[in-house]
Amino acid sequence: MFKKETDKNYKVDSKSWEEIHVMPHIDDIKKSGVSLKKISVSVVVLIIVITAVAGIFFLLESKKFFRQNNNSNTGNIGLNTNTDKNINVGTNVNTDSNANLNANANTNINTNADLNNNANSNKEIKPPVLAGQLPPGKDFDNDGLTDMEEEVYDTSYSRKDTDGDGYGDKEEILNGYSPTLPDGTLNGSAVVADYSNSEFNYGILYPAKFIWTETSQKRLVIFDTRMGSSIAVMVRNNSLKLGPSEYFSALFPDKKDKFSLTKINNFDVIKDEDGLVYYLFSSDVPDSVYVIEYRPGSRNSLDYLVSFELMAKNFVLK
Ligand SMILES: [Ca+2]
Ligand SMILES: [Ca+2]
Repeated sequence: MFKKETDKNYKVDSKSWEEIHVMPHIDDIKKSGVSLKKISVSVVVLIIVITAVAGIFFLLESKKFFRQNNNSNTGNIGLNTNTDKNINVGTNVNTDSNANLNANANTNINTNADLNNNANSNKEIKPPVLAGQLPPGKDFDNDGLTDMEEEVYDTSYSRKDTDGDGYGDKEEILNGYSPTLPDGTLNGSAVVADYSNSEFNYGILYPAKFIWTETSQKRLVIFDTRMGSSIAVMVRNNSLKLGPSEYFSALFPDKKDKFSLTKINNFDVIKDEDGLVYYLFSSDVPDSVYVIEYRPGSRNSLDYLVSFELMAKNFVLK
């Protein structure tokens, strides 16, 4: 019994002993190690989290810092923009230089205008050259026909007697003979033509190379040499039927002594001072005066005096 009890006790005791003196089992030890590991990992994780949070905080703070820096840089950029405005001010300075250039240009223009005025004033001071004071045109062979008139009559500019008949070119033309055909007449040649005025009943011989134009109801006819000069034929009224001298003096009171009286065919003729205008009077038509005028035009020389005389000598009433 006792043993049993002892056994019981023993058992009881052994249990108690086991409970009291129980030694940690290897699994428990392992379990304890795992717990330590868990704690260590937790601590590490915590540290990492804290570090991460601190890092994020630091980054956020840093961003704030950088943002603040950016803002301040933006402000600086704004200030740089103001610097650009200063550059614009520099542009205004360039505008000032342009204004100076314009001022110079205006000065040059004014200088040119002054030069023009001087040229004009010189022209005004210099007396105008009268048509009759112009020199005769160039006459290479010195036969009285200028080189330009030699072209009109198809004659030689280097031979006085183109057709070799013993008569000079000018002499033949003014006497009605052909200067290029020994036995020909001027009227029969192609170098002259007849103009007839049906309104005022006259006719005139003229160089065929001239071109005529009628104006003022045929009262004025211009024979253009096509070389800058012309010969005009006009009919003037003489309702008072004045004689040549009276008419001319009445028309030009300041020239009443500056003309010559001559005769061409059946006409009484007044030749004016410079010899470039003929006034033809006919007793058959006493109320009209026929005026033949040589106009040098743009030429600075008298190149068609023989043609002018030819036409005056071959003016006829019809
Ligand atoms: Ca000549
Ligand atoms: Ca001849």
